[in-house]
Amino acid sequence: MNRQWKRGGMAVCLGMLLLLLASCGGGTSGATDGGSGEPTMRFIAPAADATVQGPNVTVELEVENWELVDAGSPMNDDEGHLHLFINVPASSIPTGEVIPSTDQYIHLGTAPYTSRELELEPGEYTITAVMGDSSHQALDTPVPQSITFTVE
Ligand SMILES: [Cu+2]
Repeated sequence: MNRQWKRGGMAVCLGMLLLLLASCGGGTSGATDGGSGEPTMRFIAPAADATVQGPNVTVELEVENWELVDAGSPMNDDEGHLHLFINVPASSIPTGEVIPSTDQYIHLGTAPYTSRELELEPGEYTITAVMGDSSHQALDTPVPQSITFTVE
């Protein structure tokens, strides 16, 4: 009787686990309303590991659950502008430090907030997107994202 009972109990537990997982998944998949959910960003172009024609390369991102505003705007939570780190890692600027404005640190502090045409020499590039607040201090939310591609 023991073996029989255990099997039944196991099935019930598995069933409950599946229900739990299903309900969790349902909660996060509806994050298209823009208001709730974790802030995220991702590269749309170029495609990861793509080879693109230079020198003019358009980099495009998508940001969700985050307000993109002009640099210098009043400071608000969950607002800011993107930065493109060219061949330097996100860790080169600690969270909270001001991101400099150089050839390697591009500020998307004016519209369009999610795309830029860059002039890139032939070679391999890793570009990392880092969010910053209105005074250019690096944030760790949304989590920085990187993309690697080749310019020919
Ligand atoms: Cu900035």
